[in-house]
Amino acid sequence: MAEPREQIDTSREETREWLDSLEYVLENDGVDRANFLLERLSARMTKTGARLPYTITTPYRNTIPSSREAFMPGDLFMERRIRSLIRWNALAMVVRANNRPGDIGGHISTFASSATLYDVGFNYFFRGSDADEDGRPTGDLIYFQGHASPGIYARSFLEGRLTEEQLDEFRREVGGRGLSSYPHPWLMPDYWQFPTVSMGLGPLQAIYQAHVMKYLDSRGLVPMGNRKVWAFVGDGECDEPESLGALSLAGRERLDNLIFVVNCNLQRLDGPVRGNGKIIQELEGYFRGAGWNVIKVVWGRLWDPLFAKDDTGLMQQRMNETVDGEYQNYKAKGGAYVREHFFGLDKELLEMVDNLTDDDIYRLNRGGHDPFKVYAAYHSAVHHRGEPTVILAKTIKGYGMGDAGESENDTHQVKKLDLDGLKHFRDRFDIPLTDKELESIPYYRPREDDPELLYMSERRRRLGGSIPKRGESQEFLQVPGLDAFATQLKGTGDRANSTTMQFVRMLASLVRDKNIGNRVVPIVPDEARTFGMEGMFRQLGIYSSKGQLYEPEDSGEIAAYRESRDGQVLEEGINEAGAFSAWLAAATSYSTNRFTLIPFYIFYSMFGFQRIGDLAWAAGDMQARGFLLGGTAGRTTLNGEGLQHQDGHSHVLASTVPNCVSYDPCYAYELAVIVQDGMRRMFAERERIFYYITVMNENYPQPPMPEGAEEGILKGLYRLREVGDGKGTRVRLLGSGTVLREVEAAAEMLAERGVTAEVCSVTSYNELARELRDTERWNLLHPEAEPRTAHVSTVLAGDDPVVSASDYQKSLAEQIRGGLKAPLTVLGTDGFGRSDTREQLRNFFEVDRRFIALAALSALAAQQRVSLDAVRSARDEFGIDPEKPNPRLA
Ligand SMILES: Cc1ncc(C[n+]2csc(CCOP(=O)(O)OP(=O)(O)O)c2C)c(N)n1
Ligand SMILES: [Mg+2]
Repeated sequence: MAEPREQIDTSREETREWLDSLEYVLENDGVDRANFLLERLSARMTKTGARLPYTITTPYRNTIPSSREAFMPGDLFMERRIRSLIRWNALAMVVRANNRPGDIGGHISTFASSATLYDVGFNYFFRGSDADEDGRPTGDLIYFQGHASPGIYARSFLEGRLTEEQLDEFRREVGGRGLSSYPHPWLMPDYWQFPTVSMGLGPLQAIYQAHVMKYLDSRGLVPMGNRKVWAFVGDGECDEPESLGALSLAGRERLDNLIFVVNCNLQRLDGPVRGNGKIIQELEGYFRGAGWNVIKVVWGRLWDPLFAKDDTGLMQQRMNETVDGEYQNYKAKGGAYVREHFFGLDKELLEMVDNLTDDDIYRLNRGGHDPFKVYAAYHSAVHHRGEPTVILAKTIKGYGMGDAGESENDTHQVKKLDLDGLKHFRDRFDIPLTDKELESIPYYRPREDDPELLYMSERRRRLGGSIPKRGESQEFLQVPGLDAFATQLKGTGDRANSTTMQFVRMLASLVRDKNIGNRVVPIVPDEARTFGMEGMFRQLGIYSSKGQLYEPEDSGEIAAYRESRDGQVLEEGINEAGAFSAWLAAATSYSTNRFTLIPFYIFYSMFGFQRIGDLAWAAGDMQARGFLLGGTAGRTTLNGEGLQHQDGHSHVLASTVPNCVSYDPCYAYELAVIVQDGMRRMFAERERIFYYITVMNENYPQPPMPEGAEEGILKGLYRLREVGDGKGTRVRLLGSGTVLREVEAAAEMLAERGVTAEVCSVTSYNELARELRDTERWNLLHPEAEPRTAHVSTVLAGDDPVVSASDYQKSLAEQIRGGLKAPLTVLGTDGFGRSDTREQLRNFFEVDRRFIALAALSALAAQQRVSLDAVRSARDEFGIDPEKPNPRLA
């Protein structure tokens, strides 16, 4: 694509005429008419095939002209004093923590750059969590930038919510003593709501939070009122695909309950974000293109008189062409440098600042440090309708730190200040501490009846209380009993059916439940048809803020594509991270809305944990409650899709999230018992867990539930049946997922060879392993007591060999080895998947009935209970090629 031509004014006179005409229209007919004319002109231009580069970004200045700024009503000086105290305590907390042994880190410079952005919010805009008459919170939901946490704690300290002792335990979390390093609801469940420090997850989640807020409002479940979702984001953080990847949803859905504040301090950890460009301009283009209302807060009010003098637009032009690397320099190198390098390039510009000293020039402030400009931007944002708003605020990283790091490349890592640095900071912000006092870096909190504290608490009182604050719904849902799933418990007789289909039936019956039906939120990422859920489209409707503006192609059919404003299904498109974020918002609604939802998110299991693992980790931190369903699961059960589809490790990944409970059931009754118990644990007992369950697309007859199987199903292992005459040699065969059926077939093959096999269904290796480790740990710590026995050790006591086969990587089943006295052989699906028939795949991965039987005979041979010859002849009879390629590497 050709570069836009350099813009040279070939006829100043003509330019002036056009501009005069525009002025005339603006004065006489207003902005709307001027916009109309511009649009007509640009539409005409496009007919020539020309590119119109000027439509996407605006000049490098504030979006809101100073003449149209809403006026900040409070006491500026009082607020500055409060802000200075917050700045000081945040700094003191980090420096004190690092002056003690332990080298535990912390950040100063991030909050130093964003203090004003937060403060104006706290003083005027962020609504606290006061409840409405139904007990629902009406407050805003705020995603704080993770490493700005010291500033948030410092404010809470001044508000009297945190003590000096707590501040002194910043980052000393073990034993529940201190303040968590970053926002972690798991560690501070009454305080933080959203874990944001894995960068990119905050902005993404905020978008879906706002989306789900509208969904709940639209369905008449939780009125939205004026609630807002605020997300504070770093400019470097915007390089994360997660940060910007969902912008278009927010624009399309017109999420005017959403406000992003991007702290554009021009720096990230290593150096400039866009040294050779301008991050604010780049972001403006992105956000505008995605349908957002963009408010740039570039310059502070000290620049206003200069703008007033800039008749020729020369200063603006200089601003437009200066790159961020230079802007950073200006604040690192002082006023004289700015005079020379910014204004000095042009005589006319230099004259503009003739009457300013170097100090005056240095003090020319940036928008994000000017409370008036920030106020005007927030005011405009909260009143804007029909679009989400982003505020791009230009700030200085390490603001006020002087030589200790202000605007310097290494400022992100500064966690200590020497005495000179502390003095500079004290003087810069007028902290009432003597040189002597500074040596111990004391916290500073005025007396309780001091005007600053009174002002501060009065502001928060008027806005509905302190923030951040996390609460929980006190409701215990009445979840259905197992009888709700009688169909699944009784089985399908001879009719073959998959666990996926059975799950869809269960879901369909849950949405009809009179107690909890409307709490159920089915979520799909453009995969409903894959799972046979399209019937729900018509029955429940797909949520769309616009309703349905067209006649669907399949309108006459039972499973017609029905979009509606009160649709219950969240269909998030091909967007696993977004759909998961929607699930997260629903799964934490018991906290954010004090209204418990029961979300079921069903997805291709391969595109689950592997794709969105970090969000799943955040789900654990946030104490999300809900179900994740990995569909078409199992490396050899999903036939025909190939290497990037066939999942043989999602359970291994699920096991890494400490409060994720995972199951790999084979039969519908197992699934029913698991889902029912999951609902009981999460929504009736309110345990801090969430569920991952795999369901498969292989059809087979679903048997009825054996008597008394529930307990074992939930613990992860139960005896299914015994095959053989019960005399002579015995083995135990473990199967999970659909591979359990191969195990059952292997038992028949062994019976023919005189070996009796006890067949066990393993519904969860992960749960078995967790209980085993917990038991081992308890025994380690209690040598004086009678040792406890883990469930797996009880069920599999004795010496008879154990063979396990699953559709997952061997490491999954390996987890139980320590609980067994008997030898264990593990068969699993290590290696890249590939497309073929199930039969071929199970041969390839060595998990079919023949391999299971062979492994059992081989284990018996090792105990000299059958001969090696019997093993060899079985191998040959089974047609197993001993030289077949190793699937792990093939
Ligand atoms: C996903 C992720 N990658 C890396 C980090 C480590 N990290 C923490 S802060 C930071 C720099 C942040 O820069 P920016 O977003 O511009 O925020 P600022 O501190 O400048 O406000 C980095 C790389 C992280 N927390 N999360
Ligand atoms: Mg930054």
